[in-house]
Amino acid sequence: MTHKEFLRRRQALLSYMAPASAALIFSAPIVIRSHTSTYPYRQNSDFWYFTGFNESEAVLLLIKISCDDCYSVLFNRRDSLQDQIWFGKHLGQEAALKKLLVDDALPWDLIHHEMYRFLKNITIIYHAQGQYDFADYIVSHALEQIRSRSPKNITPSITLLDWRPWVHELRLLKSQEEQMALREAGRISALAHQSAIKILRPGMYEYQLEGEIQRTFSHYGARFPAYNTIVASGKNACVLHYTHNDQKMHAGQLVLIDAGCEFKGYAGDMTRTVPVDGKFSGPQREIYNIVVEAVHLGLKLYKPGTTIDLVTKAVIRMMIKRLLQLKIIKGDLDALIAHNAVHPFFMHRLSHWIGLDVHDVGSYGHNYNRILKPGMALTIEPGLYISPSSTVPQEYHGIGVRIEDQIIITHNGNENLTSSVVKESDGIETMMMLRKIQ
Ligand SMILES: [Mn+2]
Repeated sequence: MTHKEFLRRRQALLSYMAPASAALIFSAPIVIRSHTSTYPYRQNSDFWYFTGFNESEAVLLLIKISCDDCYSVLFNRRDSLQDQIWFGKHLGQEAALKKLLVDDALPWDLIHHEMYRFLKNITIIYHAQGQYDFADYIVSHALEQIRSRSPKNITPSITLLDWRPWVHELRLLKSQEEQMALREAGRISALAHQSAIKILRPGMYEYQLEGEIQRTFSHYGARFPAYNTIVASGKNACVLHYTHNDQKMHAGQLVLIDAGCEFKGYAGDMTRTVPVDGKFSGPQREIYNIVVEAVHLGLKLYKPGTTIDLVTKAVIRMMIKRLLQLKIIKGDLDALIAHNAVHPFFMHRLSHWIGLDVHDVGSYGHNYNRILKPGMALTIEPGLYISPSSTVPQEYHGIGVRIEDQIIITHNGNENLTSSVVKESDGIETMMMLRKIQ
């Protein structure tokens, strides 16, 4: 992201803020994995949105004295020689001024002594209360210092408000630069699905596909997955958030792969379901083809002016019709639609926002009725999951299928970021057959 982009974002938040106010945006803490080893560091998405700065122990202050008098302050870690030996270089204060375009930078270890100075004449503090205990403590400590240092006849009145509703609205509409990052996340995620499908053979373990996906992400410049990769063979696909990934895959099963990389902080998210041995059985193909038709219907319907709710209803109607034809459900079509008879087999939502978080922030509106606009990014992911204990005909038991693409709403429709991996059942069989003779 360019400097201009970060300044534009900060300016947008400042424009919502009242005069004599300050917004505090904290970076994420390091999380301990075990004793002295830590989980890979993942920056807080909001802090990243305003800074592109990937260190812990930092806070950005945006201070608005009046409409034309605003400035920014960063508290961040010192770049000490001792730290350099153990952890490598930190950005430090001097470089932060230039690199992050802040007006002032102070060492993090002075935060309890210095923070209150910037909040002295402020009447509103915008702060994401309850997100991090350490951040709440820093804010309340600063408030207490302001109170205790005020003249005895004046009790300062400072209001705490949450900036998240504003910031999460800003994040919902993706800029051109954000769309480019999402496009690359989608492209790399699709390449990873392709290479996983290429090496898939009966007898392999689910985690071996996970490894191939991770290898491909890294190969193309995306070091981390955007979420825990799901590789679910056979009936494991009916477990929506299956991440054990430890089972052997057998001929005759389908395998559901839900994996996306993170690129510049932006998430890829896509799912494909393919036969382990490259050939769909009759019942598998019947279920699979319904889900493919559902994705294509969604891709056709998503455009500016519609809503997630409207598209979901159209997709559900279509799926119920097809399940009725297969006699998986029985009854009157209109009554089945009125009662959402597909729910026992499709129990999650069709779409979610996607951006810095895989399930991104931003209001969906009442009952998912938010009007879609160009620049909004979302997934489309219909699925059908027929558990082994289901009462439907035996031949469908244990079949779980999900297909997921990632789109951006454009001026006249949508752009599919993950279309490069084939979805049609015939196309998958051809692709998997051709890979054998390569
Ligand atoms: Mn998803």
